Amino acid sequence: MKKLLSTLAILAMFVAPAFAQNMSGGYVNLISPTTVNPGDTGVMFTFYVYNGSPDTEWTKNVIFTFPTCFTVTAGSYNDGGLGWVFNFVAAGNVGSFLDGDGGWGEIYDGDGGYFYVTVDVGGGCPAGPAQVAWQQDGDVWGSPPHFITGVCDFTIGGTAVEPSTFSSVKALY
Ligand SMILES: [Ca+2]
Ligand SMILES: [Ca+2]
Repeated sequence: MKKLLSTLAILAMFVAPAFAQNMSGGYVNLISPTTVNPGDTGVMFTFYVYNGSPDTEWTKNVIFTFPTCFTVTAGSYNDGGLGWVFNFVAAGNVGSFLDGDGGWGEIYDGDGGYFYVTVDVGGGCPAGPAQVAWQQDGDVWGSPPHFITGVCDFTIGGTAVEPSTFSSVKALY
């Protein structure tokens, strides 16, 4: 199937040489939560992951990197019946969904679904704006780049969240 599609893509190249071929167009949206608090445990982050590759490159791995004060404890996904096979690996503040059946990637171009990553929020996490960095690795089909990255914003609650004058910040110490 992929070879047939590839042949069509090559034909398309002759017609339109500027046709982009890479993993661009993919994205990850954080659905929830918008705020966590230091010391929270078992917080499940829900993401929507979409593969927007224009050249039939399929997403092989999906990697989420939380702030270093977080600990990833579990991960799962809902492919809506598409039949993905990912193995989940937690390593400190990083949660990785890795292609579980070899061969080409799992999320076809034009497909998306939900990923769930459960974390413990360290009691020492600093309050304020925070980000989850994400990466989708493609299966190295066609032209590079074979990955796409981005960040999702959320907030760590607690004290000293709002912009403060220097004196008020200093007063905390
Ligand atoms: Ca490609
Ligand atoms: Ca695979």
